[in-house]
Amino acid sequence: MIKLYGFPISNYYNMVKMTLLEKGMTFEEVIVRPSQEADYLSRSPMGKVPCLETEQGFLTETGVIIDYLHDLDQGAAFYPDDPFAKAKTRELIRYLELYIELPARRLYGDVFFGKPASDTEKQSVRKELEKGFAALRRLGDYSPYIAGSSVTYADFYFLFSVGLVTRVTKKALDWDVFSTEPGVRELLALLEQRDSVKTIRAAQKAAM
Ligand SMILES: N[C@@H](CCC(=O)N[C@@H](CS)C(=O)NCC(=O)O)C(=O)O
Repeated sequence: MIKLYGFPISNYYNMVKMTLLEKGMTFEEVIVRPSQEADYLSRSPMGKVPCLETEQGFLTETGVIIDYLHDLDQGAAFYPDDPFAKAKTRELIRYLELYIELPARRLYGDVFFGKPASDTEKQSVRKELEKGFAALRRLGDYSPYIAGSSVTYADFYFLFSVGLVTRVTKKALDWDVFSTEPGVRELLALLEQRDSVKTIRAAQKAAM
């Protein structure tokens, strides 16, 4: 059986967990923290979570894991069949990761772990995020989902990246993304209604 390594507070872990739940696949959760211990590095070479154990070996990197689960062809599929539409969905995922989640991550220490960031660092992140959100405005569809009328893996990414980033911008940058980025609040609220997300939120609450 597939095993998912990670912990319920990790946003990347929850993107993969949502994929497994939405597909109705059977899996086991192995609760681990990121680690540089040799044993964990043999599974996840950067020591990060999530990590997926399959019958053939271990896989890391959220986007790679989601694509693998998609290719298994079990349960519902959350990429369009058309190659161009599929590539556009993956483009959105890449933008969410590179230009929104990763810059904001530089302030997670400040916001969540009491490690204050300098004003220079905050301004640098703000600049990158402004570009990232401007790009998302050009690329995102929001009708009602980020890539169009059907829910896709890009929405799973959106929920667990943008959802967290809105909290970071508010606290560290005094920037209310909901008031500057049309459609973000509505899409997050829509995704929160899914059973898979309710299950994930319950696990998060229990872990806190
Ligand atoms: N690029 C990785 C990022 C995963 C990631 O950054 N996970 C965090 C937890 S949310 C982690 O393991 N951090 C520990 C570290 O960076 O060493 C992916 O797509 O899976």
